[in-house]
Amino acid sequence: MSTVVLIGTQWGDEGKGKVTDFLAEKADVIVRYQGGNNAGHTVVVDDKVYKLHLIPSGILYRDKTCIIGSGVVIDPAVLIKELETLESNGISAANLKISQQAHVIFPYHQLQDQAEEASKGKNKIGTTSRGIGPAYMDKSARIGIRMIDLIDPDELAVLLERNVEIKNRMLTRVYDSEGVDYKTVLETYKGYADTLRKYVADVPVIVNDAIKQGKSILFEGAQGTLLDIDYGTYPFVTSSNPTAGAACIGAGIGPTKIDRVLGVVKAYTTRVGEGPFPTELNDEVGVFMRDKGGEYGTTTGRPRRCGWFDGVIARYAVRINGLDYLAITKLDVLSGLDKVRICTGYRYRGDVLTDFPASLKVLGECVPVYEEMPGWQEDITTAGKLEDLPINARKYLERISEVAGAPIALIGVGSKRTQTILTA
Ligand code: 2SA
Ligand code: GDP
Ligand code: MG
Repeated sequence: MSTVVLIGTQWGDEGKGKVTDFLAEKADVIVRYQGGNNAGHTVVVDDKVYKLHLIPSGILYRDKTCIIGSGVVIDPAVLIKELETLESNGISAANLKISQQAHVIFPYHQLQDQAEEASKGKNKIGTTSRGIGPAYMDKSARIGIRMIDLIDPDELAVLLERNVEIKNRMLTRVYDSEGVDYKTVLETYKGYADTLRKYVADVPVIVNDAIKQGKSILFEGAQGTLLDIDYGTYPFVTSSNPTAGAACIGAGIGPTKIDRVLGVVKAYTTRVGEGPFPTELNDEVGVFMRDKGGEYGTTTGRPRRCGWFDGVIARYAVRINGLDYLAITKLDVLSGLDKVRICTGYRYRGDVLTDFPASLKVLGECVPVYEEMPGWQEDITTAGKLEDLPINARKYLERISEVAGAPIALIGVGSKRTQTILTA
């Protein structure tokens, strides 16, 4: 491994945390490059479950440099709590680095997120209410406050005063919501700055130097391709680019520095939040997947919508991210089904579409075209190599790889680090 970007190919929660943790053993540096604490990445080591929101999933190993890049939006309160939780479990974050250019989430962002969702009524996005969208809005509007500003008390005071004035006007007049108290927020955030100052660093220097020294670097995407602000099911998306290209911007490196891109694919499909989902199952198979797969939001606890594997989406993700390999996760969850289905195209007004449509109107009319395959009954959670898997499970994997158009490098058969089969 040299420089590998790992991304989610579906609507997030594919098991990126687990796969990152697994691959991080051989990496020197692990970088989160976009999203914020909307993300929930679960890592299970022995019987201990860690839910990470901002800190890269490589943190559980000693001596790895873990980096939060400029593309991430940071809620300092959440980050500090995450650091404390890790510390109370004996895990050191001494090697954590946070980009000077990463933007900071303030309480007015969360209020704005909630107010905007409420105002949308039945057209709401189903956000995580963490203030992610409004923080990225401020970044684009050029009124955001960055980590480098946070740790400079004078700069923070000036920028925050301006922003609180703008935001309180909007919150109270447009949304009939409460505003925030400037002095309280300032004092609280000065305290956060004192805790986080030692981690703030020039990330592009660190990452590019590591590349020059031939170190192995893993870039950990959050959310998934269909939640991408450009290529997802817009407007039912997040406000960042979870796709592979964003690793360059979010870490401060050039595209020439990326060696491989790995797409994490759940063996079925899930989505949390609103928006179209062609292969969604509102029946007992969907319930089976949710119960057996523990499909509840890692950050919010919301039940995830579940459905069959969608090959149109997988193919789309291979194209948008330039995937070299797939990492298939949660294959074990499908054990016990008589039949399994793979969506290979969408029927739309007499045609069969094999490319993912940009129009939500078109997508709303699409009916999945399925291939049905025999399932398998065996418990596969102790399988250590491909040959240990039942023949029907192997055929299912082969077909997924064919339909997606990329080879499989890794298979997850359980949530633990050890429940992983390497195939390439
Ligand atoms: P936001 O909060 O503005 O990013 O929400 C916009 C959409 O993005 C979706 N989104 C997610 N989808 C899957 N997993 C995410 N992380 C958590 C998890 C979610 C949770 O790991 O389970 O706990 O609910 C995540 N983060 C954002 C979101 O549902 C909206 O559709
Ligand atoms: P992420 O956001 O992509 O990191 O995924 P989440 O952590 O939000 O959700 C994935 C869930 O599936 C977590 O509870 C993981 O512990 C679990 N998981 C990951 N890989 C596997 C697997 O191969 N099998 C099973 N059964 N669970 C898995
Ligand atoms: Mg998640």
